[in-house]
Amino acid sequence: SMSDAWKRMAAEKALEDVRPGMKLGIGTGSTAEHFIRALGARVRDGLDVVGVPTSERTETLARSEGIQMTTLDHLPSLDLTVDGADEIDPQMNLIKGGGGALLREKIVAAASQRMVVIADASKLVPVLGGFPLPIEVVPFGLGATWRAVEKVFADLGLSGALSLRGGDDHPFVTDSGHYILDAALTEIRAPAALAAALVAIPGVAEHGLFIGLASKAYVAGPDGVATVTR
Ligand code: DER
Repeated sequence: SMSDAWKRMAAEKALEDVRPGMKLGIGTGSTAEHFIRALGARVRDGLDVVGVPTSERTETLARSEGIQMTTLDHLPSLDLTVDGADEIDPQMNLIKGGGGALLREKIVAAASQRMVVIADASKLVPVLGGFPLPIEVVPFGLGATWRAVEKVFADLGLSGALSLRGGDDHPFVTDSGHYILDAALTEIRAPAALAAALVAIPGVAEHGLFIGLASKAYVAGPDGVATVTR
């Protein structure tokens, strides 16, 4: 599909930011997987880099591509994270988590000097929220956490349906053993306030608002690859 061609174009553009010897955070999702395959080809041609994965799936693919992988325990500070996004606003705030990897993605991005986002043009939005906001929650006390999240929405004048990803019978379980609630908020005009309120809830492990983490995005569409900066 055209969108897949655009994801691949954006991913290949991000290779320009990769230097020999770099310690890389490797993202999760279909766009990130184009980056992993393109990076793998360069590694097989002799590029010397080491990667830290943002999900088990990414680690498996990266290793199969011949990319040397390690952990944040061994490399607590990275040079560059390349990752996808579900939405990108004009301030370079993101919604991530469509692939369920947001907790490790945010930890890895925060441990990096820079985060570059790769995406197809459909991800650019004037205001975040059209994509349901993923909220990663600890299974223990889910009912109480659910109500606390709804109260945060009410306090902030937000409204929108919360749903347990995967459904009650077989909830999606993240690499870290948590569930994900998706919040269809439609518009999030004060993402920083929402982010702060959500992390204050004891049962919330993380959420998909990435604020002040990404400094640049390569966005591909009908006119080629655009570089968007904060
Ligand atoms: O889960 C994530 O945060 C992914 O980066 C993501 O949502 C983007 O996925 P895509 O590249 O498959 O659109």
